[in-house]
Amino acid sequence: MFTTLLIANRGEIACRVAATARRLGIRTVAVYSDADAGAKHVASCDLGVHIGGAAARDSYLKPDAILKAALATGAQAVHPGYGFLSENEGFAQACADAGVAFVGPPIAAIAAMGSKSAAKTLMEKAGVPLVPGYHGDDQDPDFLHAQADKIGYPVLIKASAGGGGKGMRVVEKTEAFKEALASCKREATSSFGDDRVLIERYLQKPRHIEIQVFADTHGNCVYLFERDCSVQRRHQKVIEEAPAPGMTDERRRAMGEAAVSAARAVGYVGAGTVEFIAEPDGRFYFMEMNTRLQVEHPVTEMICGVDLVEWQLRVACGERLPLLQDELRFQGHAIEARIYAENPDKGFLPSVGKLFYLGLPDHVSFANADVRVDGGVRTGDSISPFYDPMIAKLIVRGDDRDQARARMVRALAQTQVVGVHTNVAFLGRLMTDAAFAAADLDTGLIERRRETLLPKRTPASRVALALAVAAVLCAEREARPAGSDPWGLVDGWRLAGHYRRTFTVLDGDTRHSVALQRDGNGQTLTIGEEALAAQWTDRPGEVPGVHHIELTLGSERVTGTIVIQGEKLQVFEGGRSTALVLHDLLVHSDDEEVSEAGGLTAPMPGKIIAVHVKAGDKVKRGQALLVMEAMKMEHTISAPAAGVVKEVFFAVGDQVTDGASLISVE
Ligand code: MV4
Repeated sequence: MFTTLLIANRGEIACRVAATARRLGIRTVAVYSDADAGAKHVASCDLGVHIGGAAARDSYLKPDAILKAALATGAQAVHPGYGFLSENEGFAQACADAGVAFVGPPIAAIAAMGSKSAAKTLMEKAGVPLVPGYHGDDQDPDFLHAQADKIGYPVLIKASAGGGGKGMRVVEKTEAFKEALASCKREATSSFGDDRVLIERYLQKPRHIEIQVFADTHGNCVYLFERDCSVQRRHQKVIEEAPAPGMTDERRRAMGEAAVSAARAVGYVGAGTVEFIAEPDGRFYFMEMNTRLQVEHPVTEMICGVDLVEWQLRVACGERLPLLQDELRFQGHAIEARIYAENPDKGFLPSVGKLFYLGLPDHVSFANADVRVDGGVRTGDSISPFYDPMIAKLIVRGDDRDQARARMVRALAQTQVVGVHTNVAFLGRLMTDAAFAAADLDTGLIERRRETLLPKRTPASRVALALAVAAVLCAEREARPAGSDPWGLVDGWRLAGHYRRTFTVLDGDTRHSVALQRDGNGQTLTIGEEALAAQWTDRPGEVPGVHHIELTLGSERVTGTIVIQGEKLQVFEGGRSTALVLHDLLVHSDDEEVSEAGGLTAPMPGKIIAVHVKAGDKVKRGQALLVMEAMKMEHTISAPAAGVVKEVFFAVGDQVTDGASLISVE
């Protein structure tokens, strides 16, 4: 086995490869860009080498810089992960020239599968089923039109150089063919500089089913069953699972054997994936072959109990496949969900920023367990605009699909991200969507179900509002030095006294008023009209600003995690995540008029309902001074800075006018 491996990638795949290498006793070398000096993948390796600027083309896409790092650190092999240089013939060749093993297929196999139409011709010869169609060299429009008529409508025109859905046109009837062909060729020219197209029968409700294959240098080639990746959004995979729901043993064998034929036809070695599209009746057709380890490989690992990165490393140093076809089995069902930093409410636009808090479900990394998390970022890291915005992959396993689905729902509910928008709630709805639950899968599922998958904002629950207020009080208590004067408490606790404080909490455009009252009978929270007995205990989080709270509100008992970031609050409870803003007059005191004498003014006309201080009192910054009621809401007036109360101008019950000076603090 190699003694040193360079990992030519970043993020979760780099961490995942490092974990296997470490387990096998291999020394690992990370490479990193300017943006990744403190990244998790660098910390996961024994050594890190800086290779260039933040933009991928200045670092992770630079073969020379990476090979220089490999040679300088004595690495005998380079693992390219996925993306970046993983399917780059030039890089594979440069590795070979430098005498470093490229953990991937032979260059000729990458090249053979690189051209989509040439690959189809090769596959046809190898007896791998193709979608009925024409993928030859004759590009005469009349000839192509005649081919389309022969195939029967609807047909799909695809740019030969395309992929990922670009340069495709569905043609419903013969009259529309010429026009669509011209438009497709224009797009193909501008996108790929190559106007060649192929014509296929258009499958209306296809499923994406792919076969994991593995070959060694001794002539062995196996399939590790299938993955169903039909749940996609604009050609971006969202959920992957294994095995494919509804797959029969007979069809599994047929697809597996077709995939092995495809791999053998190009002299494949290492991990590869043969993609098929399948019709509802089970007929399947070759689409393309990915000559790398894929993002979704963990679902195969989960059901087969193998470590595919270990297999890759063994094959790359000339060992035989650890298991042959008749030794391979799978058990149970695995589902992977990709957690992306993106905003589902804004067309899934990537959401960049610092991860103020990242809470992940209880899991083990990379090992065989029911819940696995493959992640490449930690609390405090940033999702940058330079790279893919994937935060982590959750992979779960169950005895059957429903158990796996239930575990995924639970794992998603335990996934807490603050700082960027994510698709976590969207994925949660997808897991319980009726069509997904019934395994009624095809590539159009998300589009078809978008109404229910992307609902309007749901209002904050009572419990979420109560948790928010409880967390704010806990934070204030923590901020207080031990043994400080209980009379100066920001949360206004009065020994044997009567205390009331009102919080204004913004939930989107909705303002909620949550009043806390403490008296001899205990503590109540009044939310809207309803007053409920409230009690809580808090376990401060491992990260500042994070509170784990156990709350009893009336007859409800809940636990939640609340992340406080200035006036922003994120409440995680019962699998829901609610973003709130504490509209604290203290925080907004900058906007309010503060007179030169240090007086505090009424933000609007109203009535004084509580006065917490008297002339001569020492007050701390943020301490509640008095409370007024205005526009059916209560507003706490707090000290903008530490000082001494000079004069209180009003008493409880007094009416005040807008802008009136209420109190002066020096
Ligand atoms: C198709 C098809 C229907 N009929 N070909 C999209 C990307 C490209 N690699 C192949 N694609 C498709 N080819 C025929 N003859 C539907 C798709 C397709 C698709 C395929 C796999 C996964 C997701 C998809 C989403 C939309 C369309």
